Amino acid sequence: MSDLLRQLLMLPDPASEAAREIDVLHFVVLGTTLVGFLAVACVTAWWLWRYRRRGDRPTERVTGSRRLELSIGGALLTLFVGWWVVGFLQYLDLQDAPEGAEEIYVTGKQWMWKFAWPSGRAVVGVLPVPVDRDVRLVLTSRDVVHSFFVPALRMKQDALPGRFTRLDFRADRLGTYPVYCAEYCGQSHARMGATVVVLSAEDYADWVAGRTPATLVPLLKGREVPDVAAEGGLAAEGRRVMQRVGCLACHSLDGSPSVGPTLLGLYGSEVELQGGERVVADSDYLTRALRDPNGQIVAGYDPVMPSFEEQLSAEERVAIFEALRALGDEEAP
Ligand code: HEC
Ligand SMILES: [Cu+2]
Repeated sequence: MSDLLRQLLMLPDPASEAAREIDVLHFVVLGTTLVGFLAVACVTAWWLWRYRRRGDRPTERVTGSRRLELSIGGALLTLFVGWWVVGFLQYLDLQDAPEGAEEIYVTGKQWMWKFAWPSGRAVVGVLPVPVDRDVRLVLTSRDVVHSFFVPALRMKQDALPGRFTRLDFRADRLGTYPVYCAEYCGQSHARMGATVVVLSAEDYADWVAGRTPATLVPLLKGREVPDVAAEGGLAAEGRRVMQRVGCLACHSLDGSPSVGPTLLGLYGSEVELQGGERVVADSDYLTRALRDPNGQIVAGYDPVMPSFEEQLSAEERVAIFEALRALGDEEAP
């Protein structure tokens, strides 16, 4: 039944349980509104016939019923609010991976999608993910707004310059699924695609560790797969970036005092700001700290940190972010 409907609506086969649930809601909404539409059309036709003009006989007088109107209105409202609640819960589901989910960084740029793993693997245009495991994509953009759209997983999320957004899913079918950019982003927007490859647990472990499983070979042909895993992964790359751009002149990574607060244990901890406000150092906080360092000043420090907005590429930002995460001791929200 669902398969027939999918064919009729030209929907690709879903590759996750969440996608199947989204389809069910989709079918229920379409089916119910179709039935409603037919009912209204039939009643209209019947009334046209029943109250047609017959010679000079006056039409019978019609009186409305408030009770009937209120109950029809109430029933419809309940139905729509019910759908909204179900839809909203499904939406939240796409942002709700449990702790320990596999994290992958996604960077959009004109006109390609780039994927990076904390282990240091990185590739353009191909996104290997493990089957039956929770995955969290952390998305950002290097230039303009893009939107990461995977029809088979029924999910879509904007990738914004200077900010991190996320997308959580759990694919349960091996295979390859196309990715599109769903936000007009310039000349080659239509060709800004990629492929999600759902791999078995063993193949995926191979990929992360720096080997290339056979399934990926044809897809990776002609693509550059720089492997920084040998040099300690993305977090180590982040430390090198921090060293290079001069963060370490003011921040220590080992807890010792300096011009600025130490970055050890910062991620996920509670920070006291000037004025007494307390905030949790999550990914949003760190992004703001880099973009507009003097927007929120840490209590007890001078506002001397320069902005690195222009100097850092999205990749460098991702690497710094990963390094800060590795230095933190807790999982931040
Ligand atoms: C000129 C010195 C200086 C440089 C260079 C500098 N910072 Fe800072 N940074 C500070 C000071 C001082 C603060 C605390 C005051 C504030 O919040 O602005 C701070 C705050 C921060 C915070 C918030 C810390 C907290 O405890 O909440 C982060 C994160 C941070 N810096 C990261 C960086 C990174 C990453 C770089 C390099 C790209 C960098 N800083 C470069 C001086 C500096
Ligand atoms: Cu785009």
